Amino acid sequence: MTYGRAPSTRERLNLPKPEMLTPNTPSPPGSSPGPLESGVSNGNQNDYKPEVQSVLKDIYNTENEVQSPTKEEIETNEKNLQQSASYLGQLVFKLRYKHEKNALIVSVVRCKDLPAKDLNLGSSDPYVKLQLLPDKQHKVKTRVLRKTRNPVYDEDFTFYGIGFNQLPNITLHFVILSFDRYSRDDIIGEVFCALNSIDISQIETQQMAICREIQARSLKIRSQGRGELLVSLCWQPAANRLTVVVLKARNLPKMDVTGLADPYVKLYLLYNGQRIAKKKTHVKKRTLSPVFNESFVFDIPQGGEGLEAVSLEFLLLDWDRVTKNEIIGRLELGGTKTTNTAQHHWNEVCNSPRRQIADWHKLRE
Ligand SMILES: [Ca+2]
Repeated sequence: MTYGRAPSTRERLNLPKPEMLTPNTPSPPGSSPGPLESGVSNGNQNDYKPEVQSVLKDIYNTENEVQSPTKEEIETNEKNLQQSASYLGQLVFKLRYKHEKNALIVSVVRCKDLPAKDLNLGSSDPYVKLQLLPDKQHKVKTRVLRKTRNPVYDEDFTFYGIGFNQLPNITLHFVILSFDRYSRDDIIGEVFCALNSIDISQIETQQMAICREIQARSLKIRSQGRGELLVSLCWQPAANRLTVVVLKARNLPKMDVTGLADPYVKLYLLYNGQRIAKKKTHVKKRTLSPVFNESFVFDIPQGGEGLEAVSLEFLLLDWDRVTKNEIIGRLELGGTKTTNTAQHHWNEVCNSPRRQIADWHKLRE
């Protein structure tokens, strides 16, 4: 955990600031000094009369005694908060196989303890989408249940034409979403259940209930890294144009159950920090090392000092048939938010007009 998070957690818990709790220990890096340690910097502490000092000390000692178990509590609370931030609830479903119908029956029973996607109401409007992988031919979804974090669906979905010997090759992919009237539905999380991980002989004779914790969709990106992107830029001052070639990417995270991804790149031209033009590459299906080789020309607004007010933003996304396309990583060139390598590349482009200059960049969050 970084220190930057600690104070904000304390603020959220509405607890006293750290320097109030432990006035005699050094402040954490980056925080302002506590009242009793600031003597050297503001010179006031040495002026305290001894009795005042001892009274102060007593106050703080008493406070320390009262607060000392709280310190452990803070840590526990922080841990719980972190855990609860990643805890997305559970999905309960049932499986049954019927030989006489060649059918797999999946019952979406309920979800428990879903997070609130509508923060105003403190609840969600959840529904569950289900598809059978790898073929993605069978796709179904439950009805939306309003204003609940513990929806009970009890909906049965029957998938016909599935031989019993095919079951071990099938993975159930559930996506839990919250309906949003005004924009794209929010993804709460997902559950994968490979049927070769359960005892399928049991579902021949009876219904089997399974409860799984819902996983964050972005978890797989965080654990694998975001990969790198190769782009080439050419600045043509006479025409007031910037040519951008999106060449390729590598080491992308495995976004899909197939162990692959369907990457594409969105590019934005920013002028004074505002997005003023947008382009995108084609989707490269089922690859972790896509070759795009696509060239884009941006007209730079007149009146600026060359590329001074201009920057570029690249978003690498994974296309998905079922759910919202997910951002794998981003890159900024020019502007204030660039990293060292990006800054270096951008300066070279600005200082060497009419030359195509290519460089690899690590994608960031
Ligand atoms: Ca995909």
